[in-house]
Amino acid sequence: MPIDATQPYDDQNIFAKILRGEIPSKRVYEDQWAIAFHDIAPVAPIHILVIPTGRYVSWDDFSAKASAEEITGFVRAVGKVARDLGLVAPGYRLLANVGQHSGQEVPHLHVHLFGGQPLGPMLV
Ligand code: DGP
Repeated sequence: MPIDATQPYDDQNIFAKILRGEIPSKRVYEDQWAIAFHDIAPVAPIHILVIPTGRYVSWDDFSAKASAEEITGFVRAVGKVARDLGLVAPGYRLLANVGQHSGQEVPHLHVHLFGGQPLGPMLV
């Protein structure tokens, strides 16, 4: 069931638990602003999720409420993950689902990072 992007933040959501280390994930990056880990159901040879360390349901409240420092830190982390994975030369795709029509399932902002092969017109 897609989430309602206007809902309050739920500290028990699965990515909050991953962030706190309460459930395992295959982490590829972490800093003060973001962590990145492999998607459990990859749809491309490289399919990473990058999430902010702050409590944001979606891109909507992140873009509206996060501080300039948080936004800068998160955006830089997404770029660094892609660079560290060697994806800049071959290219990659970023995607963030927001709410019902997008099919967003997890109520903690996540940016999908896809790469590793030529990507079709749409993924996820
Ligand atoms: P979205 O539809 O944009 O909300 O994407 C949610 C993604 O999260 C989906 O591609 C599958 C992934 N996912 C869901 N649960 C887990 C989990 O427990 N661990 C990991 N690594 N990924 C998960």
